[in-house]
Amino acid sequence: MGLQEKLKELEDELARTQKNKATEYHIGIVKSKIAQIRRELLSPKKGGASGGGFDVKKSGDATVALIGLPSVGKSTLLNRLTNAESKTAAYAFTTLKCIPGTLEYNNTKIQILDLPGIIEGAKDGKGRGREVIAVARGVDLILVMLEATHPEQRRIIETELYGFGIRVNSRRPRVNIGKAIRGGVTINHTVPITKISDREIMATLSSYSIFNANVVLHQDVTVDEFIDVLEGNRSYVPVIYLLTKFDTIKEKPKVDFEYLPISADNKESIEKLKATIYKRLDLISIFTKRRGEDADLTEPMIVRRGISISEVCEKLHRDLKKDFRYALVWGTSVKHQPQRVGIYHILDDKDVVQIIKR
Ligand SMILES: Nc1nc2c(ncn2[C@@H]2O[C@H](COP(=O)(O)OP(=O)(O)OP(=O)(O)O)[C@@H](O)[C@H]2O)c(=O)[nH]1
Ligand SMILES: [Mg+2]
Repeated sequence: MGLQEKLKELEDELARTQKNKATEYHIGIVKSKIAQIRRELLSPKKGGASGGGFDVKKSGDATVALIGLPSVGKSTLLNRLTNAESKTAAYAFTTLKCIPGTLEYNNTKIQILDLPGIIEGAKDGKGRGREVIAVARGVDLILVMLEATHPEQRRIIETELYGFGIRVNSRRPRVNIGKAIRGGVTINHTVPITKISDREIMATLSSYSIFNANVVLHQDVTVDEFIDVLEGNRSYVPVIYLLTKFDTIKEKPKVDFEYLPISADNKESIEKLKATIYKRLDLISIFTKRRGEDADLTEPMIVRRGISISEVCEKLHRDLKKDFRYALVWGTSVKHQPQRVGIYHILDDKDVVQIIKR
């Protein structure tokens, strides 16, 4: 039996099985097996997830991908947001490879990637779906584009992204699984746990051939999230939902998620989107300063919020961390101006940093 058939069989079995105390162990095992087969199906040697016009080099301060079904208006939007010219047309699959453009906003260069439309089954190899979703895994933000007349397209897109290991608008679960050599499995938690039982944890661990481990849950997680931790290669990406061609509908669609309305020819909707992209990327500016010189306040370094001195060193120079003694920081992240800080200090927007070397 091929992997695809095996996957289908397991998914059917999962759909048939009602969850209760008697079946939860079994369900844990089936879900783990599904995750393992998915990983095997997606491994690059089995068909590849790059090449063929999809190896676009990242540039700028952050990268955003346009994801949606064919003909929802992705290329039209790229052309409105950036200087790029991506072919647009009224038929499906106009775009066949990854087309980059640059959006300049608030002194920031944001790379936007236009991609071919994806369809149901994309993650399993339909169309260029795998290549498209592989690109989406590595970006800082995804714009999920749905036609205003068909907001239900959201389900299809999310199923495809999910099947490829992308977790939208969520964070890596705070669960530690420390493998041990002996002693069996111990399970502890620092918060009340309701979504997963000890039996389910044992079932999934055994599917991964883990028989000795110290598990600590710092968060109430589902079996699926627990498997995500075991798989380890999930990609947690923020998403903004857009309802496109808003000019073609008369009444606001009734949906249970937040979205931005977009009409390609409505400048206001495009400007609102630019501001939302910028805000959602959560970028900050910091300034570096050399000893005895003033900081150059015209040349900020654009970084994501939450960045530490350590990561700033990495960005500045390969060897800087090795020679690092301490840093002086001016700005809102410190009490005294300047203040001496260590390598794990977290910076704020508009901070000025001077690195002192050994
Ligand atoms: N009315 C209206 N039509 C739009 C809008 N945006 C795009 N279109 C039209 O929709 C059609 C498809 O647009 P594209 O930008 O090529 O769509 P796409 O998502 O890039 O399509 P693929 O590359 O095939 O996946 C074109 O005829 C566009 O002119 C919009 O805001 N309003
Ligand atoms: Mg296109």
